[in-house]
Amino acid sequence: MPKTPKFAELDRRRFLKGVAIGGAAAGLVGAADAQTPPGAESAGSAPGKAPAPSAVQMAAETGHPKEEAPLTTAKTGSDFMVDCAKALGIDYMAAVPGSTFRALQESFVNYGKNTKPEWLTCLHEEASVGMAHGYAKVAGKPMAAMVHGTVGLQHASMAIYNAWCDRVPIVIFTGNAGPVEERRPGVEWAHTVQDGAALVRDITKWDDYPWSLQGFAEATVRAHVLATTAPMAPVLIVADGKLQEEPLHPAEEAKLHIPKVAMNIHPRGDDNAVRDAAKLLVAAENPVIIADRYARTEQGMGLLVQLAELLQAPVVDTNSRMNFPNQHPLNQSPRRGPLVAQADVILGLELIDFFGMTHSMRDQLERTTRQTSKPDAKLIHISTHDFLVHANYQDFQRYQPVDLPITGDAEATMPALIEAVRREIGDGRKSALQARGQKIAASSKEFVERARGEAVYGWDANPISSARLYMELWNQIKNEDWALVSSSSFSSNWPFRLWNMDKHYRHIGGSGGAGVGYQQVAAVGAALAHRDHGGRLVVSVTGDGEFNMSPGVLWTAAHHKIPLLTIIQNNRAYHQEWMHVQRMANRHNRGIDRAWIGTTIADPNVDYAKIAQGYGMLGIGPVSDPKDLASAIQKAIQVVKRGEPALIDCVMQPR
Ligand SMILES: Cc1ncc(C[n+]2csc(CCOP(=O)(O)OP(=O)(O)O)c2C)c(N)n1
Ligand SMILES: [Mg+2]
Repeated sequence: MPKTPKFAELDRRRFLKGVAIGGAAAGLVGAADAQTPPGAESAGSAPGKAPAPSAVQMAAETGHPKEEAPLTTAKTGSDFMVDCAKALGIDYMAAVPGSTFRALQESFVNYGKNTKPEWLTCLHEEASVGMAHGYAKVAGKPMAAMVHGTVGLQHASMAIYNAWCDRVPIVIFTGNAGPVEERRPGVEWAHTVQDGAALVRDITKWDDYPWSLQGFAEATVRAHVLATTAPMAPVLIVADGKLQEEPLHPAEEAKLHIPKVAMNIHPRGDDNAVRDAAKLLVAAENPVIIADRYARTEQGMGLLVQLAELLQAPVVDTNSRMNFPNQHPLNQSPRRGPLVAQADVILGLELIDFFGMTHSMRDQLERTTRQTSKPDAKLIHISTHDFLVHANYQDFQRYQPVDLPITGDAEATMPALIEAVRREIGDGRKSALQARGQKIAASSKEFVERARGEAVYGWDANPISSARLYMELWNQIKNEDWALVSSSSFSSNWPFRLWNMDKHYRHIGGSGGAGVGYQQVAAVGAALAHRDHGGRLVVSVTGDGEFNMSPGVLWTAAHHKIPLLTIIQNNRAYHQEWMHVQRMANRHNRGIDRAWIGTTIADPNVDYAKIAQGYGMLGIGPVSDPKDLASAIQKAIQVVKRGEPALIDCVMQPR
């Protein structure tokens, strides 16, 4: 490629030298779509009124950067890369800036006009990727994250692991410096790698380091298609620094083309196997359906309702996704144990851990495993699980032989299974199925009653019980179009027991990899998708330990006006781990009174309301008297309805 710029017709990259800051500096951006940086408003809007800059300021403002052999061509490699990203139809790019992609960032905001994708400023790469994780589960399509070479990717890696385990698509870009003789001495070397993706290769579906712009175009489209084909997962593209920064000669550009994004149809289970499954299910006396990472869409949820109603079979929802309405009479999730124990046929839908569903383990000194299902129960599994098993990380769980393994996406296979079941059910079987359904429905009535009864315990306790929090919250959101985007109470499961979870978007499931630092960042990403889907009232209940991993995401929510009510479930502890240490102390017969050491987050207590205020949003609390909760929630909701985030620090009992 030509080194000397021959095509210097556009000077949008030229830095004016020697001009004063203030009004003139505000004009530096030059392009028609320029946005004034928020912090620079006063200088820009009131030229002449700003105090005169010091000599040091002048040097910093006018002497930097020192170069530059001005301009290149009308277009650069990074501009073409932006064209490639735009072809994916992605709405957002979340990033912490980093020089390994400095040209790309400049191209996105200037050449790409900061739309589709729009740049989201993040304060940690774990937040960039975690936001993309939560976003994809609501939007039903990926967003992109751009992470700095080496160190940014290291920061992002846990969030990538969560998304990998959760089978959620994210298109991740990272940068890398070019050949040795062109690397800037020092940091650029420290942030350069031979194989940029090696760090996360085991936890991404695909990666590429294209050597040409044509290669970049094809890699980007392929990455997007692979990421969004079930089983979905994150993908990574390394954007070479030299490719980004070099000029793109029009004659060379004419040879490039961006392939059409041809989306795959999700793999479906084999028809014969589906017919066999239908026979087993219709003939079964005590079938049970277990839905895990099953429903990708509202339609998926509706299809499962159809299947369950046809079979009049109980459904157990693990809540990894919103799979089945929680108050549907056939939702028997609280009875998972007895249902599995008596089942003659178990249909698993995208089970992460079939072995764990049919066995239990005692966490004692000697760990023992016991089969909880009948030895002759027939197991059917519709899943893409085996399409995506890598070697190192053990998230694939223990091997479970299955009688009828149907390899295919469960949601995509569901219409065929419904049809096959419909054909299989003769008139004679219908009444037996109806009778079974009535018995199941009768037992489901108890669930809500029992949950309400249990929620009353500790109702007036100070600090607040989790049941009280969830009931107070429910009272104020139940008449809205609401969504719960994270819930730290998975173990007590209150929202699924007390609320009416009737739509797919009501809940987004968990992190996948149980990497702490997911809840709040995924919540902000999910809230962004909800904002774009017509402004639902979005709520996140986040553990204090979870929150502290990435509190800066609050600033991103405030800056980008992402409405979200965050409630910190502040038990002033890594409580789950506290219980682990207690368990060990008991086992070692030493008493549990010192188990708080290293597991509590107190002395000093963290002031989460102040943190929220510091990040530029409403922060309320600490609230520890349950009588104060309703008014706090009401006040926060008013702010959220205005389109802003708000936070309540809710001091809670251990869950
Ligand atoms: C990155 C990471 N570090 C540590 C852990 C271990 N861990 C599991 S749960 C947990 C506590 C989380 O605290 P919090 O969000 O306050 O929830 P609580 O247990 O108090 O309800 C920790 C530290 C983890 N899963 N991931
Ligand atoms: Mg906690």
